Order: sequence, then structure tokens, then C-alpha cells
Amino acid sequence: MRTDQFQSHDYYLMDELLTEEHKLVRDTARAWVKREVSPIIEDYYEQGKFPKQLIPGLGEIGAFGPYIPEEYGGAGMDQIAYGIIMQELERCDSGLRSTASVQSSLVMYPIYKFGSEEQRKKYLPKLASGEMIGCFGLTEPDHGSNPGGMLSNFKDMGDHYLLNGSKMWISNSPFADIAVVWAKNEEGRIHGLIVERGMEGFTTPEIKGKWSLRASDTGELVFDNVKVPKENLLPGKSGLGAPLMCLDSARYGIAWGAIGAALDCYDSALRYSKERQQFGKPIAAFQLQQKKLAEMITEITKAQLLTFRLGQLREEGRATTAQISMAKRNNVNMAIEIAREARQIHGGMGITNEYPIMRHMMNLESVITYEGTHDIHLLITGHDITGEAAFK
Ligand code: TGC
Ligand code: FAD
Repeated sequence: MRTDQFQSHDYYLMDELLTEEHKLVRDTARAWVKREVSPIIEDYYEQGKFPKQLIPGLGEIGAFGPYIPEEYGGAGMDQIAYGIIMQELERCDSGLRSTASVQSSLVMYPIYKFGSEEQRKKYLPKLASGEMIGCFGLTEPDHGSNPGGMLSNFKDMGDHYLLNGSKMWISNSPFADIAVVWAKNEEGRIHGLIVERGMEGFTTPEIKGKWSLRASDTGELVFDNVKVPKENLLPGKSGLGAPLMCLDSARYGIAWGAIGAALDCYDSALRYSKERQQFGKPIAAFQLQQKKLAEMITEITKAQLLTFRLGQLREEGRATTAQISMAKRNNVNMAIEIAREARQIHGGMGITNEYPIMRHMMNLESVITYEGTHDIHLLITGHDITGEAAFK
């Protein structure tokens, strides 16, 4: 069992920008992660399972719907607090952060933003506590980066909707109680529907054989003439813009989360470089290793500044999709590069599960692909600065 020796790094004194509440949220989340998750994460990663016993604890630290108002069971916190929690979770494992991101930004957010009052009251408090787990179905086998081309569809049958189609690569689908599913109506307009486990014709096969995000369960959603009650349609918004708004929120959380993974790799590499002796001195004394470490902390610090400002803009309702894309793309790429360098600093030990490096590195290969690939986010920036969309 690995002892979690993590100590955070704050080169530009970012702590001074945080409120007392932010610090409390961070310290609570960090202590919980160290106590409950770090001792078991390697084991669950090897088994390829999400540790479901952590779900109530995630609810207790406010990781499910941190910014959802308290009247619906959320924690009523601000966007910076949301980001801080995502950072603390992903500092331990991207799969842990994934579960909180999906529940908060891809399930609770659309129900809160586009749901009816009855839907909010029925689902949000249970999702906030973890009594109920949700998943988000946008991607399909043949429509990943291009979700607008989706084939999943529903027909109005008078007293219910009839849903057909399938979704692929869905985080938490194998055990989720509900799925927020995006499908087209007879006019080809995209709507969100809440599909509940147990509805006839609805299955959630697990995807096996992942080398990445192994401590997170991923699966499909299959709809074979599923009768969905009419009151399960999200009435507040239709069109591709609705799921893309949810992605803005989740991508923002990932931008923070990736800093957590990078900090963990840097922290481990710094400690190892001071302890490991070669040629009669610590490897930290060699210029080549110092270059790696100095560049790591520089990139982490730049990402911290970028992301904190993004959080302020988001809190003011001014962050654009393109700004969020820039942060998600930059930070995940930064984290993956740092994981690779940290792996080298650890030498042979870096490939073992005594250190978290390879696990972070493999996780980040999913994070750089989901919620919009590295290339798609570059194209979003390109579109924003030139006015020319190069997707099609
Ligand atoms: P495009 O023509 O640009 O837009 C379609 C309509 O949507 C509107 N819109 C937005 N509205 C609100 N908020 C936003 N952020 C919006 N972005 C766009 C837009 O104005 C338009 O409206 P209208 O009225 O004109 O129809 O759409 P496009 O088809 O060209 O696609 C653009 C593109 C490629 C950028 C987009 O589709 C995209 O982002 N693709 C990547 C797909 C993706 O990120 N999938 C993620 C799936 S979920 C996931 O990965 C969860 S992992 C979770 C985990 O475990 O953490
Ligand atoms: P593709 O879209 O087929 O892309 C393949 C390659 O082509 C990429 O490099 C891409 O950048 C490139 N490409 C595509 N289009 C263009 C273009 N126009 N110009 C240039 N290059 C292009 N989805 C959900 O809905 N819910 C979830 O909970 C969820 N969880 C996930 C969990 C995991 C572990 C993973 C791996 C994925 C998850 N996804 C989820 C799906 C994820 O969002 C998609 O994998 C992602 O959007 C990319 O789609 P794709 O895999 O089909 O790749």
C-alpha cells in the first residue's frame, strides 16, 4: 500500500487569491482523498474497477454538484471551489474526478438548467448525496467529435416517447441509476431525455480492456424501443447547444483537474530526485534533472494562473467556450508532458505502481481525448480567432 506523501506546490502564492471557504473546501477534499482513496486506488486500478464505496464520501465533501444551489441538495459553492475539488480528486486519480465531473456537470447541471421543477426536485438531492448516480450519453459509435450527426432518435407515441439507438464510451454507465441521453426527435432536433435503469429495452454493457482510466467504469447505452415517459424530457433547451453547454462546465472542471495530476507527478519527481543518489550525489543536483523540474513547475504555474482567471470569468458568467477549450487543451497536454518527464526522473521505479506516475500518464491519454480531443479544442480556438470553422 502506497503512503500518500503529497505536498502541494504554490510557486506564485495563488493561495492568497483564495477565500477561507476555498481553503476549507480544498483541505477537506485533500484530507478525504489521502485517507479514503490513496490507500486503495492502485488496487482498484489494477482490478479495472471504480471503488463504489467512495460514492457517499464524494457526496459528503461536496463533489457532486458543488455549484448547484442548496435548495436542490447541492453545496451552493462558487466556480473556483468547484475547480479546487476537481483538482484535489484528479491529484489522486482522473477516474475519481471523472465520476464527480459527470455527476456534477453532465447530469446535475442539465437537470438543474434545462429540467422542470419536478425533475429538479425528484433527481437533484439524490444525485448530490450519491444515493443516485447518473451518466451522460452524447457520443455514439460513429459520432464522437461530431455529435451533431447522432443517430439516436425518439418518436412521439402520444402518451410516451419511443427511444432507439446507442451510445458509446459512457463513463459510469454500467452502474448508473439514470442516464441523461441526447437524441433527435422526428424533426431531427436534439433533446435531452432522462432514461432510468430498469426501463424495458435499456441495457448498459461494460467496455472492457481499457489501459487507461481503469479505476472508472465505462460502458455503452443501448436503447431498443425504450418507452420513456413524457415527463422525462428536459423541457428547457433543445439543439446541440444544450449538451455543449454541459461540456463547457465539465471541460472547465477538467482544466483544474489536470493541474492536480501534474502536481502529483511533479511532487513525486521532486521528492525522488532529492532522495535518489547516483555518482555520489542526489540526481536533483544534475542540471539535466533540474531543467526537467524547473520546466514542470513553470508550466504548472502558468496553468494555475490561466485557470484561476478562467474561474473568475466563469463565476461572472463571462467565460467563453473558446476560453474553456484553451484551458482544457493546454492543461491536459501540460499534465501529460509532465507525467512523461516525471516518469523518466523516477528511472526504472517510474514504471511501477509504487509511484503514481504511470497511472496518471495512462489516465491522461483518456482525458486528452474525452470532452473534445486535443485537436478539436485547437480547432475551436482557430474558429474563434479567425471566424472560420475548420471542422467540416
Ligand atoms: P456548431 O455548429 O458549432 O454548434 C451547434 C449549435 O450549438 C451552439 N453552440 C453552443 N451553445 C451553447 N454553448 C456552447 N458552448 C455552444 N457551442 C456551440 C451553436 O451556436 C449552434 O447553435 P445553432 O442554434 O446555430 O444550431 O456545432 P458543430 O456540429 O460544428 O460541432 C462543433 C464541435 C466540433 C466543436 C462540437 O461538436 C464539439 O465540441 N465536439 C466534441 C465532442 C465532445 O466534446 N464530446 C464529449 C462527450 S462527453 C464526454 O466526453 C464525457 S467524458 C466525462 C468524464 O469522464 O470526465
Ligand atoms: P473521433 O471523433 O473518431 O476522432 C478520432 C481522431 O480524429 C481524433 O484524433 C480527432 O481529434 C480527429 N478528428 C475528428 N474530427 C476531426 C476534424 N474535424 N478535424 C481534425 N481532426 C479530427 N462520451 C460521452 O458522451 N459520455 C461520457 O461519459 C464519455 N466518457 C468517456 C470516457 C472515456 C474513458 C473515453 C475514452 C471517452 C469517453 N467519451 C464519453 C467519449 C469521448 O468524448 C470521445 O471519445 C471523444 O469525443 C472523441 O470521439 P471518438 O473517440 O469517436 O474519436
